Amino acid sequence: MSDTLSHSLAGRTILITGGAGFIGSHLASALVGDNDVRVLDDLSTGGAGEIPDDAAFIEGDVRDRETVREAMTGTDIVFHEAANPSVERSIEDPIESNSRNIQGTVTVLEAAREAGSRVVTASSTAIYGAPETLPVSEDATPAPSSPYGLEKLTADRYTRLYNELYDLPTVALRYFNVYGPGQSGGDYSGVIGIFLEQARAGEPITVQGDGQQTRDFIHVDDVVRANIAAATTDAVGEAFNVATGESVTINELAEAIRELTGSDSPIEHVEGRPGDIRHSRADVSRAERMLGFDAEIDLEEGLQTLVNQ
Ligand code: UD2
Repeated sequence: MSDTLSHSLAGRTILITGGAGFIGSHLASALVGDNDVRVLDDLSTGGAGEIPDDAAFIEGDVRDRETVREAMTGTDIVFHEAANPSVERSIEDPIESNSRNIQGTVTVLEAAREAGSRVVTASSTAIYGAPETLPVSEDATPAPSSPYGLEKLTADRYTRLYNELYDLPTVALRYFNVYGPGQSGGDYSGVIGIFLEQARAGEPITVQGDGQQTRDFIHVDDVVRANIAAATTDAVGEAFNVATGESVTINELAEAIRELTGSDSPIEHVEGRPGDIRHSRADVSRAERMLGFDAEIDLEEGLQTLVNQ
């Protein structure tokens, strides 16, 4: 992680909800050196071991008003990463997912309103569903195809509403497919973590369907940078795609991981995932123009550093 990351935000009191999770813990590590960082997490998907030593850890539920209120006291910024992150789980248990992702977000926004704290909310490409045109811009008509997507759309809109209604500085970041160290291991892992584990173990790399589906993968260090930009931007009340603007097919990804790891794992086509989005690629021009954010790590470099670890 580059030094410039932690230097652009200093001397602030920061709350990271979901700070034990994949993205939240990277954010906490980047900020802890120069800021007073608190992590609120119920450890439902994250692990306490991921939280940097210098961050204060509050174990609690993001839907609990008193807990969130207390955690928010005296903060300048809250990065709201706590969520049920799994599309599949949202389909299995929509009520629980709805409560975590919507009730949790409103609870955070409301506490931030009381504390006068800026909010940067983790939104998602899932709000677009299967986009009609590519690259997909922030102005595309949302068409979520899962409870998760609908919940993130609601969280994204609530975030903007708090700016419009209460003049709270808020930004929603629509993450595309995020990858990086620390993603694999849990019961929820993106395709890159899965393929890497399979390649290293010499097991078949399982491409679902014909593998011609595409994704816009963004490295977690770039996601951290986007969050830091959102924490200081004047462009509040906005939502931004956080992506590279480039996409690859899952077949190309499988091949690249096989080569980079020097693995002789066969690539095996298994049954496609029902409801899988066919193509995804972001229009990143608004984030470049208004947020001053441009992804710095291309997929080849990102995969290379992951493999070298
Ligand atoms: C991503 C997000 C999800 C949500 C969704 C919205 C991740 C990890 N998940 O889901 O939170 O925002 O986008 O559309 O970023 N695949 C294989 N083999 C495997 C596993 C996956 O071929 O063993 C394929 C899968 O069928 C899909 C692609 O890889 O076409 C990406 O899968 P994923 O689970 O990493 O992410 P995605 O895009 O379903």
